[in-house]
Amino acid sequence: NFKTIEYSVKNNVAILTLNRPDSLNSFTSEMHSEVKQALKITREDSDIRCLLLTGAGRGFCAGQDLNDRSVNAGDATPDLGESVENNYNPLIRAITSLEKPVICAVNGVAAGAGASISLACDIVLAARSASFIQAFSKIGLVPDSGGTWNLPRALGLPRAKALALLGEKLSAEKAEQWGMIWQCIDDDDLMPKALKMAEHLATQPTKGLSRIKKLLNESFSNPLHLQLELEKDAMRELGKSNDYQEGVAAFIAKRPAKFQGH
Ligand code: T3D
Repeated sequence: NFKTIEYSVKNNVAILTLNRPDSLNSFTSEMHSEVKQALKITREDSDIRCLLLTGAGRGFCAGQDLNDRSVNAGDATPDLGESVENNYNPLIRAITSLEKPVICAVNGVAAGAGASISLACDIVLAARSASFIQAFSKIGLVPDSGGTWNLPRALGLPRAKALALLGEKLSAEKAEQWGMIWQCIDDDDLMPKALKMAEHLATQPTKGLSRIKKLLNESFSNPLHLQLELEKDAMRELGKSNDYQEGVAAFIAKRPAKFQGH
């Protein structure tokens, strides 16, 4: 009974579809609230072992709904800091701290916070016709939702700066060539391939995957000596997990492993 998103769970995969196609799935406060609820379910339901995020219609997400920011919407000087603090930052934290892999299937244009949200996901697939636009500079803002953190890490400073300052469209193909996303896929194949990947990940050792995600996310801020310690701690923890025992037993018995996710 969501109004601005679709949310379903099948084969241990939660599919969250941003669903305001007439405005390219841009974010209203209602959509923020519904996405928050869906992410809470995804976090708390241990049967869900992968999240797939996508958009309905011809766009993935055009960031903030600017109609809500127009002077005609009432508040001539909205506090964007408050909006970022209450909505966009918690959303990025929810995605990055989710102890399950998050795949983003970018079905069309990803602009403003829409681009940043996609880059905060763990694996980004994009339709060949999709594109990424750092639209913020064109309305006097900065890339938010982790954009200034993820962009230079994915692309290096020269490309990140030019994209953010110029606000030019980056095609999905170039995004793949530049290493900003994992894969660019023919439009019709995007969802079947994304779903197949999500269903595969949902059969894998979820706890182990979550620790890989965490270690890699943290690695940019940590010195090597600390990262080595964190790897050791993760190995110690995972060495006691059922999935590790199952992985080794299956390898030795030359049979497929059946992971439970813990
Ligand atoms: O405010 C805060 O809370 C702070 C946080 C801010 C985070 C941000 O995301 S700031 C950046 C906001 N986003 C943008 O600046 C992008 C605005 N959109 C565009 O530049 C273009 O729409 C696109 C480049 C994304 C796509 O262009 P195009 O030509 O393919 O489509 P279009 O015709 O511009 O858009 C189609 C419809 O979607 C259109 O409505 P209409 O004319 O058919 O009734 C358009 O107005 C609507 N739409 C697109 N983006 C937004 C939007 N409506 C509201 N807000 C949008 N962001």
